Amino acid sequence: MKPERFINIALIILFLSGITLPAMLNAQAVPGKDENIPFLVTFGKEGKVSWGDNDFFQIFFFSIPKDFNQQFYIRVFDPDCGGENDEIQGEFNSKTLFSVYGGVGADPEKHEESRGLEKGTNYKLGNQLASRVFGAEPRYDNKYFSFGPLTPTEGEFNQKWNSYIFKVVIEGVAGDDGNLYRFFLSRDENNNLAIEGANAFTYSYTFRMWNDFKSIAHIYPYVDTGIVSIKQENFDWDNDGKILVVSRYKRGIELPISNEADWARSNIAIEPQEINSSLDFQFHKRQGELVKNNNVVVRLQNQRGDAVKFYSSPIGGVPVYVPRTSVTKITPKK
Ligand SMILES: [Ca+2]
Ligand SMILES: [Ca+2]
Ligand SMILES: [Ca+2]
Ligand SMILES: [Ca+2]
Repeated sequence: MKPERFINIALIILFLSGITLPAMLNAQAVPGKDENIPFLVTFGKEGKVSWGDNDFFQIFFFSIPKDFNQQFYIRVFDPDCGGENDEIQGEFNSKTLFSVYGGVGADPEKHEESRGLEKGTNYKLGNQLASRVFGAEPRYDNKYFSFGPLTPTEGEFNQKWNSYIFKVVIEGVAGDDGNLYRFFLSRDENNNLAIEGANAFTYSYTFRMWNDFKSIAHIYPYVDTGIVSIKQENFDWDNDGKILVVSRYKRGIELPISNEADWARSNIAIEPQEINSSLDFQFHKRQGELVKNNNVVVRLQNQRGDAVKFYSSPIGGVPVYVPRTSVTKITPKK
């Protein structure tokens, strides 16, 4: 059998047996497949930070590999704030502005303001390619809206990742309800068709936990060259169980946790073995009385104060702890 034919048959067998390929095939859902996070969340600016969103906006970046030369779409699931999925306060009156940026200014590695971490900085740097405000709209309730078509070269090119970078800013411009939504980066306007090698990332992750004791959420920061320690901050975790850090070197370090509208901070030492891999931040819910509708924010900085990114599809894959076998030297007795 020719090798190509063998590979094709192997792929078909994998597909039929339901085994998912670890590659980039599922890299396009945001939150990602491995994260086990139901929704991102952004409250209207008249909301209370004690509901779990510290700043009433969120920014996600999408990277499109240079060799992908077709048009694509950024699809938003449940962009409206009303009906299904969303968090009502009184009655639904929130308006959420979604805007897509490309061009010079969009890449947060080159333009720090674009990360949206400092108050008063211009996180809307770049060319606005599309935007739309959503209120309570049955037409887009529990359904997708697609931004696009977008052309890869409309993004800002990043040499290091050999990709074009796009930015999506989500702002709660009015009201006090929480808009829950998620993304899919797609080749098609009406279906979720992945773009191989694409990814998404953020610097300040505001998300919703499942209302399920057994469910563990994960987010995956990438440890780049030169990092020796990371300062973590988590906000409004509502004392909901444990937050653990697992990596190929760490079996599970427990972090200090926030409670109501406060930040918990700590430093995490990074080992040389963890460079160029992802960490697995695990969010384990408290057992007993269910903490419902828990929204939480997580941010990281390295030892130089630079923000660390979370990738929807962990770079290098989900890290697996490798136990170190203690090598005991046995001196043979004479
Ligand atoms: Ca309301
Ligand atoms: Ca909805
Ligand atoms: Ca929504
Ligand atoms: Ca919360």
